Amino acid sequence: MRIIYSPRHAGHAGNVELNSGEIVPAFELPRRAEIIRARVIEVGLGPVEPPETFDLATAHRVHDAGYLGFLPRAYAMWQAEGRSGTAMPFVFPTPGLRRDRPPADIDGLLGFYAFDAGATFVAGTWDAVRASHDVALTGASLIAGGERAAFALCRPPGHHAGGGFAGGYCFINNAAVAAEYLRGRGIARVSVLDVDYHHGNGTQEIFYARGDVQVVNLHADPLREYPYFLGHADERGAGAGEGATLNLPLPWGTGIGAYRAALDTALAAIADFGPGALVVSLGVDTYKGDPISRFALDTPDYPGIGAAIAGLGLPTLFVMEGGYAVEAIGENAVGVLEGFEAA
Ligand code: OKP
Ligand code: ZN
Repeated sequence: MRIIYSPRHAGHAGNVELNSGEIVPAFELPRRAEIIRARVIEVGLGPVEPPETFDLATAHRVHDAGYLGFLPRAYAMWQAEGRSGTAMPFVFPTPGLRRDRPPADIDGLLGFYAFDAGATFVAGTWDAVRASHDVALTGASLIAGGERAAFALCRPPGHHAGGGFAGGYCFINNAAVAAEYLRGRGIARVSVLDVDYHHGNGTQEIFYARGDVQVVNLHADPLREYPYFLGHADERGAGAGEGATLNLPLPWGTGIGAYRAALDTALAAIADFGPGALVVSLGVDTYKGDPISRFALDTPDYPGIGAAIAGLGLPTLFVMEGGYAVEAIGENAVGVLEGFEAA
């Protein structure tokens, strides 16, 4: 399959994050994408191509204008205060506080456009986010043009970013932009299958009231896991989207047996929906060695996941999301793609 990659991800580097009460180097780091790219080449998965440049018209259909206007300006506003290092929010307009008055300074705006402290900015962040968006759209355009499958090697990831907020290492929701693009290219129904360990709250929120884009998530139960405040089984969609959201939360310690049973349920729901294309939010933080996650999948399990997805017989765009066991991320992520190709 064709692989889309941009070296511009590498400018989003050196960030820190809050973890268990300490400031530590961010788990989401440039080496992740480089190791996946190296593995793609090592196994000969297919040609690695640069993205085309897309305007933000499709992104504007899934994100608010105020939010998209803020992202490119955030780090310059931070620097204008005489600061360097990592720009990180610390105060958020939770229910009970006002959302109708966007703040005028950087600390207020960072929180106004975020749901956690986990999507942080450095000097190269916007350029990396913009390139990641182009990578996803280039992959989507290949699918719309008739390719059976493509791999958008996106970094930073996107599935926690909602219509008006960043969070969880995510800024532009690459999978949502890709799904919306496929709709715009005349594919009447599109499904998003999110196999990242964490619930894709942003993707779910963006499409929750829509009947044309189905969103199916397999993830750690939000009762015990980030992002905590979305991803329960009773979320089924609203209005025209009633029934087009499916959540399959799984307990800590889930291994391939229970995982495959849930995946089969997810795939059956997608087949029922009858989409013309599939976008897979591909996270491999389900791996037993992941430093921030608690599932128990092993490296030999990943090709079977790809093969099962291939069984749908749909034009499929894989969009890279999470996975933080850096030494294993290449084998695990590319393992899914090899399994897909071999099926
Ligand atoms: C992004 B993706 C560790 C606590 C969890 C947020 C995790 C975001 C995961 N500091 N931080 O879904 O892989
Ligand atoms: Zn994740």
